[in-house]
Amino acid sequence: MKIKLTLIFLMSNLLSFSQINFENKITLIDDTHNTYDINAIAIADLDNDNWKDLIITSYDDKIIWYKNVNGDFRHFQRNIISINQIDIPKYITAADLNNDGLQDLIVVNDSSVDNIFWFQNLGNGDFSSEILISDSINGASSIETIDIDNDGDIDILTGGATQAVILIENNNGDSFQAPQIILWEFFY
Ligand SMILES: [Ca+2]
Ligand SMILES: [Ca+2]
Ligand SMILES: [Ca+2]
Ligand SMILES: [Ca+2]
Repeated sequence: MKIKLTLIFLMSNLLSFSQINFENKITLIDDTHNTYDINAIAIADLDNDNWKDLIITSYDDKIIWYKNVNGDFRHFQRNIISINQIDIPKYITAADLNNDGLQDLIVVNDSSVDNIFWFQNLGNGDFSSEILISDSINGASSIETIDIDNDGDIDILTGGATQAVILIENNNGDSFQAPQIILWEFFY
């Protein structure tokens, strides 16, 4: 599914005004970075400087993050996490999956059976190659992360094509358990 998202900065002047003005907009990322549309965005502090950074995925199979410098994402060139490794990354979110204090990234791609991957944050703005979490969920959609069993690691919830809610339990980032359906549509 091709969703067009235009990234715009909705504050008139972040450094000068505390009140948000939604009338003006500034393009944060121009089309020289992405020849196709942006699929999804996420916000997380990837380099632990207390400024939340911007992560985007694009229809031409890129995952890129932009450092937030004093409220502005335009100071630095893009930081490439992945190009052409994930076929149509359609959803992305951040969570610290291996409990090392660095926000990792979880990506769902758009294929006949959707795959879920994570990229380990290695520090200094670098990320690992993609690591497969699941290739067996048909219709995986958005992701939510929560330590659902309260064992200290962040687990993954997603939706499936059979109107089910699916849990993937985390073994502290070392591995992930097979997806389990925790809610069917007929339970309501
Ligand atoms: Ca940051
Ligand atoms: Ca981590
Ligand atoms: Ca857990
Ligand atoms: Ca666990």
